[in-house]
Amino acid sequence: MSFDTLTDDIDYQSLKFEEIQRLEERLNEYKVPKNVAIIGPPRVGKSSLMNSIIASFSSKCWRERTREGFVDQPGEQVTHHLIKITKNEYLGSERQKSYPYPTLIDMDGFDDESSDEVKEQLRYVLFGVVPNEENIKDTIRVHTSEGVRGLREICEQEQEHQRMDCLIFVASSVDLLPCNLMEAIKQITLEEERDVPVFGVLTKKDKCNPDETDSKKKEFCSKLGISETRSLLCTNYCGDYDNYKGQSRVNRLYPELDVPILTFMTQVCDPWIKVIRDKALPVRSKSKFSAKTDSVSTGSRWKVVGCGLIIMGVVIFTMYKYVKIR
Ligand SMILES: Nc1nc2c(ncn2[C@@H]2O[C@H](COP(=O)(O)OP(=O)(O)OP(=O)(O)O)[C@@H](O)[C@H]2O)c(=O)[nH]1
Ligand SMILES: [Mg+2]
Repeated sequence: MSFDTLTDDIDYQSLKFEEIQRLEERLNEYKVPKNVAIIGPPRVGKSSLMNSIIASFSSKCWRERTREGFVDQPGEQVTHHLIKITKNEYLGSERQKSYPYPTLIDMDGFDDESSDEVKEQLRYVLFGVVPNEENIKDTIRVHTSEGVRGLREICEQEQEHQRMDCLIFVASSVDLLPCNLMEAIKQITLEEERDVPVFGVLTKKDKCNPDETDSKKKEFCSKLGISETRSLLCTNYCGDYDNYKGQSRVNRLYPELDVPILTFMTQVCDPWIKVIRDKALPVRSKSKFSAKTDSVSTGSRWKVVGCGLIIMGVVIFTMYKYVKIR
């Protein structure tokens, strides 16, 4: 383990206080909280990052707001649903709640593919079509089989309020980079109608060889198509860090982990970094997504034509019978 960047001489508690002030100055520049999606492959530390971000905002203690953990079976994931947590749920103090702290959205991991299926799943997430506590693939299934109306039944909010304002892409600094998924992210966020800002986080810094951190970060940023100012290499609150400290993270904070996360979140919350073409509709000529929307409207059109023909048939039949009787 390498925790050599952390020294006891630095007063991280005061630094954390200054970083929170800087963050709140940024948040003061706008009113509506940003929707921040945390996206990445399975098991890289997405949920741990979300819990660490919330801990970094807190003056009390770390808490497990979204389930993180270890599953002993390959390919098995802990998070299976989209989990949306608003500032009113995770902030403790009324003073902090008066600022538009972001809404954080955790979800299941994406396969490392740049396939049409993965791109479709990303579109559903970014356009805010997946409702809170629903599974991405199940949402697509409902949309495919029951159309827009089926989706509305499981969506409790207007889609406009659920759209993602930015995306934090998470990968592990000790595993191979998920290059195919990163390519899909690049395509969906840059080449689609709605241009969503991307940030990148490499987790598990504690396990990464210190000689490789710079090159790893550079490679990560270039593959994701972002500048290094939009990236972070960090250690999350996790069991390994507890072991290093010889104590449990429950009921305490580690300001030395909070400070870099807060600096990064101040960048994420910059009002100048925003979606371009935000009003774009979730319609793509070649996607299944639009095909479903289209097929629903085409289906409705056929229903109207069918009803019209039946009514005409009934009228002609009645008139014919009436003429025959007379
Ligand atoms: N050493 C170390 N372990 C970490 C770090 N971040 C997460 N972990 C561990 O990695 C494992 C997976 O973390 P999760 O946060 O559940 O990962 P996830 O991406 O949400 O996983 P799924 O929801 O299953 O896709 C857990 O055992 C964490 O304790 C880190 O920065 N350092
Ligand atoms: Mg998870």
